[in-house]
Amino acid sequence: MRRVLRVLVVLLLAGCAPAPPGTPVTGPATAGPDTAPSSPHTSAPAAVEVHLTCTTGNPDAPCVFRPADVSIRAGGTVRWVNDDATYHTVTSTGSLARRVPDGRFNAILDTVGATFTYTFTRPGGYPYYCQPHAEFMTGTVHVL
Ligand SMILES: [Cu+2]
Repeated sequence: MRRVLRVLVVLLLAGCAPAPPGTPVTGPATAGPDTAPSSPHTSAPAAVEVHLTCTTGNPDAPCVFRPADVSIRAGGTVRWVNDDATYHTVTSTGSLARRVPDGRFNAILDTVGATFTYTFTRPGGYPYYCQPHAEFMTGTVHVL
């Protein structure tokens, strides 16, 4: 009940004034994976794809998440696709400075074409990394 009240207050306070581009907008806190994304405040996409690739040719960072930084709207999904047979993980963390799993998601993608999809319901920044390649393989999902 408290949460419902808080959401209502936030919605009332936020009104529907147009937000400047790039401004994070609070979406419904109770939106689930089955709820259609419904934020008229942002043009961020509802779904994006990130590729795990080891074709960079950069000896310091031979494998990367591409693109490493993506933005989606609240309720949107990110789909990670492994482009080769290298063993990777998509592991959420509270901080890219520490790179310790935080338990939100931790998927193994170890075959060509392997995928992992996650739905982000709450606005915020969600850093993640690949455990075998933690030194250089990191990314962040920005949920607007
Ligand atoms: Cu990796």
